[in-house]
Order: sequence, then C-alpha cells, then structure tokens
Amino acid sequence: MKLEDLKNEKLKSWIKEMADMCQPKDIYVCDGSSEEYDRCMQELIDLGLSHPLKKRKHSHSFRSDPSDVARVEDRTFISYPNEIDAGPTNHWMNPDELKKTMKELYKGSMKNRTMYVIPFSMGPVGSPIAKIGVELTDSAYVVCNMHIMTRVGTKVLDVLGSNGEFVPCLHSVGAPLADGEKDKKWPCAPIEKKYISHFPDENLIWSYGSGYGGNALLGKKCLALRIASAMARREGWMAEHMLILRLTNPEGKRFHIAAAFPSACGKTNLAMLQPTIKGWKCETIGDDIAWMKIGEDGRLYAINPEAGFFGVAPGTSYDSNPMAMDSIRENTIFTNCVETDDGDVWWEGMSEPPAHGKDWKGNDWTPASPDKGAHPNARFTAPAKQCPIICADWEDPKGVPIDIFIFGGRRASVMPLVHESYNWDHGVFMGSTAASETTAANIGSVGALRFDPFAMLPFAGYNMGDYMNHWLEMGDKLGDKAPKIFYVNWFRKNADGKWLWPGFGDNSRVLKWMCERVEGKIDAKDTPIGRMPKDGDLDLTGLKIDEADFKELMRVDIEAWKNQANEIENHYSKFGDRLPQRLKKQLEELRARLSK
Ligand code: GTP
Ligand code: SPV
Ligand code: MN
Repeated sequence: MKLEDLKNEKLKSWIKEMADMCQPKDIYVCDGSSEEYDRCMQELIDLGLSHPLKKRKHSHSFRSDPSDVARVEDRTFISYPNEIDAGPTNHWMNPDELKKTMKELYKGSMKNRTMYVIPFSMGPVGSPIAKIGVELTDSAYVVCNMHIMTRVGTKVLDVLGSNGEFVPCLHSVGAPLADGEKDKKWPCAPIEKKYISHFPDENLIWSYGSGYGGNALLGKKCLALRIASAMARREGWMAEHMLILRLTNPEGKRFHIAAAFPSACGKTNLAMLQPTIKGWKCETIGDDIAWMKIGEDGRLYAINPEAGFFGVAPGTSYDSNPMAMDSIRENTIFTNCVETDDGDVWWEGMSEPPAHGKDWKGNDWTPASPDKGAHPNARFTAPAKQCPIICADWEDPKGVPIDIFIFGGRRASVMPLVHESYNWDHGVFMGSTAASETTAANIGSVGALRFDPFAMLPFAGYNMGDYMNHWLEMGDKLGDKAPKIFYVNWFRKNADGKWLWPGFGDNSRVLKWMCERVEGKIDAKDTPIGRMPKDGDLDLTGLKIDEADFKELMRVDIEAWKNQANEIENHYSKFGDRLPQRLKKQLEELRARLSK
C-alpha cells in the first residue's frame, strides 16, 4: 500500500511530518502478509544479519551488537510537564526539552534506509478492548518481530478507518547511512544517545538508538504497559506486567490466575506450567502482559494484548519448560543464542552443549570456552498460537475472570515459598513492597536486591504512588468480587546457594493450595506476614524434599522481617504525600504483628 492510499488523514500527515524529519530513502506501509515477512527476512539475510536455521523450519538467528542486548532503564523517560507526575521511580525530562533533544537526533536518522509503517493492534483486531498503534521504524528486524508479537497490517487500517484513534510510535535505530556506505551487522546508537521516551498526556512514544526487544518493539512495554497504564488509570482499568493462565482441577473447576513477577523471574515458565500433581491441567493465555477491566458481573476480566512470546532463552529446556520448547520449533526468531554447526540454536540450560558453535558475539565457541555461549538475555520470538497448551479462549475479547493474583520475585532469603494476604489492602501492600534481585533483562547490575512494586518499576507510566492508589481504588470497586492475592518466592536458597524449591512444574503444588483457599476448602495458618499453609495442606505427594529444607523454605524469620519493615519504610518514604495512607497503615499493622 502507498502512503497516498491511507484513509486516515491524521495518520498520513503524522507519517509525512516524521519522514520530513528522519529523511528515509522511501516509505513502505506494511500489509501484515506472510510474503511481506519473508521479503523483510530475505533483506536481512542478504545483509548478513539473519541466519536461516537448517534445523528449524522458517526460523532465523540474529546476533545483536554487544552494546544492545536488553532494555535500557537508565535511558527510559516518562515525560509529563510536571516531574511529580512521573514520580520518584521514573526518569523524567520536560516534554519540550526532550522533544528538542530527540528531534536533533531524528534529523536525517533514516538516511538511505526505508521507513516501514507498521499498523498494529494490541488485542484482537477490532475488539472493544484493543488499542491500535502505528510504529514507524527503519529496522526490518523490528517489522518481522512485530509481525509475530502483535497483529499487523491492512486489517488494522480497516478498523482504524478515516478518523480512528491510534498511538503514534516513532522508532529509529539511530544509524543513518552515507551514500554507498555498507550497513553494520546490527545498527544502533551508543548508549548515551539512546532514548526510550513516553509522553503519556499525548499517548505518544519516541524511541531512538536501540534495535533490541522492549526498546524497539514498541507495542510491548512502551504501549501495552507504560502508555496503557496511564490510560488505564484515567479510564478505570488495569494494565499489568502479568502472565495469565487457566488452571483446571480434577473435578473440572476452572481458576484463572494472573501473576506479576519482574523481568526474567518466571512468568513465561509459570504461564506454560506442566503440573506435577495428578489431574490438574494448565492452559496459557498470556506470558507477559494483562489488560483487565471490570465486567458486567462485577468481576475482573483479563486479556492478553500480545500475539507472541518474546521469551528468555537461557534455562528453557524440555525439562523446565517443554511447552515453550514446542512453541519455538518453527517460525521463530532467535536473538543472541549459540548457532550450532549443524544449523540449530543452543543456550545454557537447554541440553548437552554442542561440541562447537558460534557464540552470541559470532566467535568460535566450545564447552571449554570461558564465556557463556548465549547472552543471559538471549530471547526467542514465537507466535503464541504455536504453544500446544494455548487456551482455546486466548483471543476472546471478553477475557477471562481472574480468581487469583500473585506477586513475587527472586529472593535468595527472607521471603517464604508462599503467603496469602489478609484482605485486598494487605494484598496491595504486598504488591507495593515486592522486591527482587535484578536480572539481565535490563542493562545494569545483576543480582542486586531492589523494590519492584507490582513488577512494574520499569513499566509504570505515571507516579508509582498514584499507581498504588489506583490498585486500592480498583479493590474498592471490585468489593467482594476482587481476586484473592498471594505472594510467592520460587528462588529461596540454602546456605550452600542451592534452590530450596524445585520450581517449574512443581509450582503447581502452590497453585493448588491457592485454589483450595479460594474455594474455602481449607483453613490457613495466620502468621505476622500473612496466611500460610497449615502442615500437610501443601500437596507434596511424590516430591523428594528434605524436611529441613522445607522448613527453611517456609520459615518466617521475625528479625529479618523487622529489618524488611524498616526497608519498606525507607522505600515508601520516596513517595511523599503520593503514598496512600492506607498502605502506611498496612506497614504499621505488619510491625504490630511482628512485635507480638
Ligand atoms: P520476562 O520475559 O523478562 O518478563 O521474564 P519472565 O518473567 O517471563 O521469566 P521466565 O519465565 O522467562 O524465566 C526466567 C528465568 O528464570 C529462566 O532462566 C527460567 O529457567 C528461570 N525460572 C523460571 N521459573 C523458575 C522456577 O520456578 N525456579 C527456578 N529456579 N528458576 C525458574
Ligand atoms: C522484560 O524485560 O520484562 C521483557 C523483555 O519481557 S522486553 O520486551 O525487552 O522488555
Ligand atoms: Mn516481561
């Protein structure tokens, strides 16, 4: 389709204005067809960027620039006229100033490149809950990934019509080409020139300088979380960093669970759970993002706005996550994995290593090499419909009614395997005080403990204090129809640094306990931090776990929790008068219970 044929005048004039600034050699409007995917991929193959895999049908391997391997939180901006509206946990710049700086960078940034226009829908095309975005990008890699991760093409333009609303998303890798200049293997800009910018008042996204993941696939973290969370607050719904799954018990009763864990802390794995307890079944609805609205019956309904998985490769195996392994057998893009000599990909934790291959930097690699073969944030991009346990209703625009919310993170100590909140406010308190060790999903230090409220620290599009208040208000609206709230930690370690809990499929045991709590089948034990399983209520049938290890896994260390309460006070103090009083009260109540 040509630019002139676009029916939406606002879209047409925005594209023209952006093209005047970025000066691409041509403009191409994506139709979303498989021929288009193949053509873009062929261009990338011809440039030497994409390597077709002999062992996996219609699949390709990429290696990014070593400087461009993950999200860049330090270069991510939430831009409102007033800094306080971005809040203390976001990087802020004044919108005029930020735009001025970025316009200088965008000027001529697409020279000798094509500007692709990607109309996409987050959520099923045409559904009332879906949002339309249009990404302008100079990266064919982004086009191919967006084809998998979102619903792209002419069908979206048809829904947009002549006067529909869309979120404008401008993206440039920030590497213009001089006439006749040969392209780099992975064009991008140096870190100090990268900007991932959001203007929530205008529903506008500007991204510059990175070609990787959430920095560049703007439907995902930028639109579906940062912009959508701001929209959701204005409109009374929720946009959360949550997986969605359906669990069916042996009697056929269904439970819908939404869980928020920080990046690289187990969402994809839990979403594709293979229960190790008899008669229980799990189906996947989403693995990263949930949009939730209150339905006519007063319950909270969730949809997955995405169409694919952008999943962490390392650690994914037929043992840990067979459903993910089956999802990536074909039509998949791999980034920063090992390429084996026989034309496949490999990563740490997948299987026995190949005798020889090329590592994520393109160097010769053998199991004796000192460095990891795959980057710790190596990823696969795969269509969600390829997941063998994708739920039949996963694209139902009505969504699924949520029974259970789970928060969690990586904590080597302090946090027990599972506890339940006393009520909604206490659950919001648990979410607002979630803490986790940092991972390779962001460029920065790994393994450092930080508060990551609701697993949304890098993704909240407005002041986190206001965000906490929005959760409280949603609870007020939901009343007794609100989901029950739990907190889990699959990552507690013993003194030798070994996991105390087997995790993965065995996490079903914890979910079973939650479902039985929701049904009112069993009581729980009150502890200072919340309700915990009574002895024998957590189903450990067939599991070999040392008694002492299990005790340690479930231990509530009062002294450590008193210390935790002090850290929470410190964390809360950042939010000043934007911190809801109801959460301060929760902290006081926790302290009172700890001192009893
Ligand atoms: P993002 O896509 O970054 O949002 O990550 P995610 O939350 O989907 O994390 P994912 O499921 O991809 O897991 C990240 C890493 O944690 C992988 O290496 C997993 O193998 C590992 N992991 C997931 N679940 C468990 C678990 O129950 N126990 C242990 N020990 N590791 C786990
Ligand atoms: C995350 O970091 O939480 C991801 C990967 O899901 S990215 O799309 O890069 O944000
Ligand atoms: Mn994520």
